[in-house]
Amino acid sequence: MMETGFNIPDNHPRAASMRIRERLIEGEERSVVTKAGLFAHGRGEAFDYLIGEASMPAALSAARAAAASLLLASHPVISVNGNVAALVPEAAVELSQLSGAPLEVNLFYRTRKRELAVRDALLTAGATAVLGLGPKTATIPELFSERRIVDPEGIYKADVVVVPLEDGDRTEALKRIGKFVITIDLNPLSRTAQTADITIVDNITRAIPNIVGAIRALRPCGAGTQRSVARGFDNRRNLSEALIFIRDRLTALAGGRG
Ligand code: PTJ
Repeated sequence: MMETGFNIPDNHPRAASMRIRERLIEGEERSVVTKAGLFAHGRGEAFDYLIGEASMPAALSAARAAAASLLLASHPVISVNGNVAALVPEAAVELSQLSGAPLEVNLFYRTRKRELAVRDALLTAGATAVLGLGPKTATIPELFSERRIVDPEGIYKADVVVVPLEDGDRTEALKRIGKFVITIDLNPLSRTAQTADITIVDNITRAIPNIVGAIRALRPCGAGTQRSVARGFDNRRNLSEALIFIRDRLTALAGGRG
């Protein structure tokens, strides 16, 4: 884990969560994370509390389906924003290397300084190539945020795109141009969560290692098994399972008075 300036006592009951916050604060100071990314994290934390800060069974099934889809893809790509680069740079690089999906920097609050800071975070974590910064760009039609600018060798020609912590407009635009979208979002009700083909309702700090583990387990099984895992996945049903899990957990915490 990245060192931060603030000393968090190991025995603090919220030490792990505080360390993650420090990573984002430190990322904001390096221009990797945008200020809005700190708010986005707060929203995510609130949902993580409801989930119990552990991967739900629904999140594990979604991670397995994501692994199968990545293994079956012809041209998968992983989109990286500031929060992803600050929270899980090493895990993102590992997923990229294992799945053969290149990493592409794609920012909502796009500045040259931030593009380079995110690229550098990935290079420091071991990436050998990062897309999305070249002079050649392509555009996703009907999308008006800076996220419309994509790499012609990356998201533009991808069949499967991993877009963690995404905004709803872009997910919808990617779907409209025929991409298969995998997202990671702690909020099962967000537009992105509702629109994607596979939504992993989990913290990215757990979800990416879960996908990595599932790729390792599924790769030796071959394309037949991978296809049946991918085809057997239903995002609507999985989102329902996630909401029911949260409901039941809250009912239990409320002493069974549901
Ligand atoms: O780096 P940039 O410029 O591309 O900007 C990145 C942010 C995250 C600021 C931008 O994409 C944004 O504004 O996103 P939203 O619309 O706030 O959506 C972020 C979603 O991610 C929300 O639904 C959060 O609940 C969720 N989220 C936040 N932290 C995590 C998370 N999901 C999984 N793991 C997290 N750690």
